[in-house]
Amino acid sequence: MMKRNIAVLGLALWAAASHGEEKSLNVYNWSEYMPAEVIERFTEETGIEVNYSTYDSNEVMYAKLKTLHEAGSDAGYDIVVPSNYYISKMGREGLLHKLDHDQLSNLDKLDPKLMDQGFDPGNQYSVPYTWGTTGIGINTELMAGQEITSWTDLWKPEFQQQVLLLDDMREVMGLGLIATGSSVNETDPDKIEAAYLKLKELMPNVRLFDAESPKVKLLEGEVSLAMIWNGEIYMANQEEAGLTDFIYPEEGVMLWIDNLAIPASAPHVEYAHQFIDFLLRPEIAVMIAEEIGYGSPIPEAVAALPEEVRSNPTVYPSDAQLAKVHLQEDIGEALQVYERYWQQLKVQ
Ligand code: SPD
Repeated sequence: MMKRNIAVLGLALWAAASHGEEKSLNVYNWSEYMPAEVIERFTEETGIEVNYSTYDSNEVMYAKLKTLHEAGSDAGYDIVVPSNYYISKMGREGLLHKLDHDQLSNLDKLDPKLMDQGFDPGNQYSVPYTWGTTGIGINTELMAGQEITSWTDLWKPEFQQQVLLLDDMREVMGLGLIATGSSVNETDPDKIEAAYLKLKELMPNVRLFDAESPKVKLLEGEVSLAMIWNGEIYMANQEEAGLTDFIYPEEGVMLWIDNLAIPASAPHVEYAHQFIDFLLRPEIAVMIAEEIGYGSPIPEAVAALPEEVRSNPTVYPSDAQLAKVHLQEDIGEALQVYERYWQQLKVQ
């Protein structure tokens, strides 16, 4: 009897596989941005296998997606997580699939303050996944007795070969723009050039560029200071409490929102909606926020976080700090000007 059942099951599996019915989902996300348990739990509940891969900049993700799209490939990604300023660009260029809100039962869990933003009116293409800031990280032992209050401190001659910069064009160009008194969304070529020239002066202090896991270099003491995402310092403190700290420079931190979206060429659109809806569940959002240390867009999840996370100033800035942020936005054609200077800077 048992043997017969196994044979029947084998036949059923073979039939499912030969009809292309195996359930899978291709997720392409930032590195260090989703706990493995979240993916395991999704697979347990739905039977959908997740093929998970990572990137460390919007530019890398965009280039890959664009190539797949232009090749007419349907073997690509089902979920990507672009920052706000890339959602508008990718939506405009036809690279994103319109979300079916009827398949997202947890949409109302999201903070209305983060919805219906200028970069995606009506949340046609995306819903927020996390939000965060870019400030200065320090190794507290190496920096003992030093006071860091401003982005321009990174230029101090005593920090030769001691600084890490994010391997992220908009972040680094934004740093140059802030240091020269311009907007992080500047489109005037002269002002962008001035930012580049200022960044060139910083290069003797720059030991390396890294956006995959910049906290490691701070924890290991390879650098004393870093331009860094707040979640990296949160995670560094989970690894070794007190060895690193996050500083809000007086000019203000940069602010961004990363969003869940479905590429236009996604092969598994229904599963992608299922996955997004799963991530919007408050209990899942708590698991994410507690591990990666970025702001959750789900108020119920924030309220359920342990007090030490909810009131951690690295993750959740004060109102005064939030009043002074630089929100990165879509800069349209000026992106090419940024790219030219970014390439020049990286070959210094
Ligand atoms: N390791 C995850 C980092 C996420 C950073 N995303 C936002 C970048 C905005 N330039």
